[in-house]
Amino acid sequence: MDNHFDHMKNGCKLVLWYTEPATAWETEVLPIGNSYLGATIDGGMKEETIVLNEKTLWTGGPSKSRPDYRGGNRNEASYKYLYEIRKALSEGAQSKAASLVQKLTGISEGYGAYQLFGNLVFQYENINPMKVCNYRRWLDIESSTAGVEFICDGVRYEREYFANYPSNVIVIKLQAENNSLSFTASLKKTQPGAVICVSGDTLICSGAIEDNGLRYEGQFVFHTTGGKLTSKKDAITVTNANKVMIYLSAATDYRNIYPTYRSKKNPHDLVSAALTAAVDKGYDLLLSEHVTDYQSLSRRVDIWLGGDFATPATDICLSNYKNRLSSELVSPDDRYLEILYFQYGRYLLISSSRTGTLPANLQGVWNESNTPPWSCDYHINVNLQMNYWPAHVTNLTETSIPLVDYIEGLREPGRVTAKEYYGITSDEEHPENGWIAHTQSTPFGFTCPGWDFYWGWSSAACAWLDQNLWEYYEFTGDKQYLRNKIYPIMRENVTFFIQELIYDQNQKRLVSSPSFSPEHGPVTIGNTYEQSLIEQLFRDFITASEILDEDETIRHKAEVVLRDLNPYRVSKKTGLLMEWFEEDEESFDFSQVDPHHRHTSHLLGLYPGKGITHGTPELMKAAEASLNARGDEATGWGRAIKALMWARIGDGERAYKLLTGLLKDCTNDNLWDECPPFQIDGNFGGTAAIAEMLIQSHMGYISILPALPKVWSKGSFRGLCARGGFVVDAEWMDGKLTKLTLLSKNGGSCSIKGEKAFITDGDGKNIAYQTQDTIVTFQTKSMESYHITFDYT
Ligand code: FUC
Repeated sequence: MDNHFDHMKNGCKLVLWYTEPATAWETEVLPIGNSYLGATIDGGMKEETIVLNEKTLWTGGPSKSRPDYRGGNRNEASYKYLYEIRKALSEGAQSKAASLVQKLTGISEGYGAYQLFGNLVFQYENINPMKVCNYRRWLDIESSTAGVEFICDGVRYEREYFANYPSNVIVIKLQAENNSLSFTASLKKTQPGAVICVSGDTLICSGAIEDNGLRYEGQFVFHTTGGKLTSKKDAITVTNANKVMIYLSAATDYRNIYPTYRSKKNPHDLVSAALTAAVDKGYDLLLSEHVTDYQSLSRRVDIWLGGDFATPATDICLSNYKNRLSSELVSPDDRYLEILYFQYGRYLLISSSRTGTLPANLQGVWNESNTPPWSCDYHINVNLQMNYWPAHVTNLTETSIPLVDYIEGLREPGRVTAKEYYGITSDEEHPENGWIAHTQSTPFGFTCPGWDFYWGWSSAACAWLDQNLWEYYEFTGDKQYLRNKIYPIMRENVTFFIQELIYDQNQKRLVSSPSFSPEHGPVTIGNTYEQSLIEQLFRDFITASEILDEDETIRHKAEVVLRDLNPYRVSKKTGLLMEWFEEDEESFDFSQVDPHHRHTSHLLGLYPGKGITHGTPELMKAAEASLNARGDEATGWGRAIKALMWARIGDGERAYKLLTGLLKDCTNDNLWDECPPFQIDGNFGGTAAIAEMLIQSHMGYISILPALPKVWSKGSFRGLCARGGFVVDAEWMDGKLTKLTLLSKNGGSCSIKGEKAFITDGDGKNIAYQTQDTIVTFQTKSMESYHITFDYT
């Protein structure tokens, strides 16, 4: 196996590279980030723009100008409408229900949007683009460094960029031969009212956001070698240098603390302290600190999907891929692109989601506008969940901590929403009586339904988020983290749903009502989306409470509820898994149903849930038929989730078709996912899909190569993770596993799909196992490795 990866290391670097500067932000720039800060590089020859972001720079939320801000929640006991709607729905009075649903909406004022910090613009002297040759712009995702290099008039120019997480600084190094480096650096598109000044060698941009008073500051320290630095009022000019280092950092006084969402810290002090320490360390130390930190995460996983490949320029590689018919995707370059895309997803997650700040938003941390699509927010009817699907399986568990912290931050405002819209009140006696969030959320606790019911209502979105939390425990087995962080959040959601669910006499089951499948179809009772997510939450909660031996009373209540949820129904008319319980009834309103709708919300039991598996063959068959009926077209994230679902079905060819569709139709030259518009969830979903085709562990056992397409008939991976705390390395030839090594982090029993195995431990000792229903089970010791060979004869 080492040979494959040695090949990757020596002959083929994981690099995105181009022979021209970027001309469009969304499709061509290259991103770097340390989760707090993001920057994109266009590599302009004469004028270069670095788009800068600080992840907490948001408008909206509490503000002097909005004294009544309540996270979008109304204050008019809206639950009375909920009760009326429920009654109408249970009596079959659809139009009455429909006439009332807009009462179950939030207030858009104060929703806000993720902001651009500003553009750092370099105007270079001495460079004539007409005379430039040997141009190369690159992003090395093995070291997380970016660069630009070219020769102009015989002079070599080099620029390097990286975003260091431990020191919270972005560093830029500019070099030119013959002291030819002359430029003016200034800030453009800063926030309205920003004060820009220069103090010595430092450019400073500070202010408070007009909308909400959020304070911010960014500082840019310029160190030149040779040449001269001149400060202007709001710009820095460097002449005839051979090297310039720029250290930059930014911060705000945002803090995810309800209800003020402000820290007492002055951004000026934070940034000054970070930069003083960074400048002290200097470029080399910051670079090695950065690379060590980044690689401590990135290097945990390698994949190789066959082929000896060259490393063509990324845009060429992608356009060749796009132009080849699926059946011809056999060029080694295609394998390279798939590996690059997989690792790029991991790169983007490491660069946009580290402990200490907000999770990755709709664009990770990168944003060039003050009015980005969907506010560049935290959508929780698929997008935020998807951002974190690669986290555990691709060995990046730490990157999911910002998500856990963010969800925890939704609890307090989410209780206001529970009270206002559902009449479920937390008080002194029951302080954690239920929180809830809907389709979209912000760093300022926007948990209420959106301002239009028909996209804004999504009662079970928080139950869906709980699946991401539970995965953290499933993969790590970290009981302390479960007890202290994850479990209380899940328990409070369970407490909420125990009160929210009502018994419906017609459907003869407990239902969530009103229910609305994400952005699709009519308002109904107990649709599959809501029922299945609630079911999965209850199942996971019961397991968690047993593991922790806590809350027997709630667990028993949850068990009783679980018996009566019955989320899934197969249509007698079509054989499809129904999205709405009432679908087979004559009166069902199909006018709002789109058979090819991008959301596949009724199939979440297939992925990421566990309600539909090969252990439930009838449901599996119906789910497969439903996926077929939906077709293979979709937005970027829509294709990623379908690839994941086909992987769970075990259909490698179909999963691969969806994956290639994602790359062909929804991927920009910079490999960012194009929803459209640019939305990073598709990148993360695509990476998760590749992993899910190679390893699965949701059924209580590990399955290696569960959905392998023919084009990946030989390959290997190292470091992918399975539930139970296992880290797995595998090699295969002709689609058959040839080598399998498994590290057990926590000890305990390990089950793997297969039979006739030969298992040895690290010392080469034979390990006994049992086989049942083609599942091999053996006992492991903590931090011991095991080699497993299956006999296919
Ligand atoms: C969901 C999707 C949209 C878009 C938005 C950000 O609501 O339905 O397509 O991705 O999130």
